[in-house]
This record gives sequence, structure tokens and C-alpha cells, in this order.
Amino acid sequence: MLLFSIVFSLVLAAPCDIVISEIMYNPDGPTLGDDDSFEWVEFCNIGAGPVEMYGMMLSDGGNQLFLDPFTLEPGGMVVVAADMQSFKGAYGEDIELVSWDGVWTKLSNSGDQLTLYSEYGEVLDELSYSDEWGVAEDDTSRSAADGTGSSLEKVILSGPNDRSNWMPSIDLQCPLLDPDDGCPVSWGTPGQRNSVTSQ
Ligand SMILES: [Ca+2]
Ligand SMILES: [Ca+2]
Repeated sequence: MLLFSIVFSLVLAAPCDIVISEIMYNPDGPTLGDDDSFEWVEFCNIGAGPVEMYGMMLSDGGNQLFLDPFTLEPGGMVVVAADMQSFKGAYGEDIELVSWDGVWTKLSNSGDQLTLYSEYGEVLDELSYSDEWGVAEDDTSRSAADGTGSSLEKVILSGPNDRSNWMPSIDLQCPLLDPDDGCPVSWGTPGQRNSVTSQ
């Protein structure tokens, strides 16, 4: 019975350590590319042990995709991209990607719900973002994550998925300048530590 309890708790504990850590829901068209090809989602393993991601399902309630085999080490981050070749063309070949089958969970530009399930159907993480995230509640200006370059990054990875814990990225990794104002542009931190995180 003791052995059963230990094995059972290990099976349950491991996949719960995977969180959605960053999303690019509205890529900057002029510097990055079109919405359909350049959306991506980053996952992070915040647990103490490696986690096999094979069979995990990401869903927006309409479309579902299923992750191919990939072992995510503790503290590691990996990206699932709408179009892997487009992603590599923009960000380079060095960022770890996990391939997938199914239909891309298109990330609505006004807001969407993303749910990550284990291969057994357990909810591992759930995120309902809005294009209002990233600005103060009484501020009517456009979020930097809403089509002007920045991704939406989770600040405290073990914290809640509410607007106070998700912020537009502040990295300046884009190799191009904004064609409108000549300023540097953020493209987020796929596969790397979040630029707004305090961890
Ligand atoms: Ca989108
Ligand atoms: Ca990141």
C-alpha cells in the first residue's frame, strides 16, 4: 500500500509542475509576421524532476493540439509554435521547440482561454488572458502585448494566472527597429527566462 501511494503520488506530482509561462498571442506584423504563423506558447517546468510532455494536450476550447515526445528538465522552458519553420526563421535555430499534432490553438487577439491537459486528461494549467492585460485597469491605452511586439509573460511562475501576474515582455531581442518610430522592439523571451519575472 505504501509503495502504491508513493508511485501514485509521483505520477500525479510530475505533470502538475508544467505551467504556461509565456504567450505570443498577437505578433507584431511589421517586424515579426502574420498572426497565423508566428503565434507561440512557452511552457516551464517549475518542479524538481524531469517531466515527459508526450501526449499533453493544449486546447482553446475549439482546437486541440497534442505534444510529441519531449522531456522538460527542472527549470527548463520549451516552446510550441504555430509554425516551426516560421519561428526558426525569426528567432533562430537554438530555441528548443516541441513538435505537435492536431490543430493549432489559435490565440485570439482580444483574449482567449488556454488549457493544458496531461495525457490522462487532468488540467495542469489554465489561462484566460485578455488584451487588457498589461495595462492598469483604468488605463484605456493598448497593451504592449497586443500586436506591437511584446509577448505576455508570467511574472511569478508559481503564482496565479490573473492580470496582476502577467505582463508584456520588456526584452529587446528583435533584430529590427519599429518601422513606424525607429524604436527597439520586444519579441518576448521564448525558451528563456522571462524578462519581467522576479524568480
Ligand atoms: Ca492571435
Ligand atoms: Ca520566456
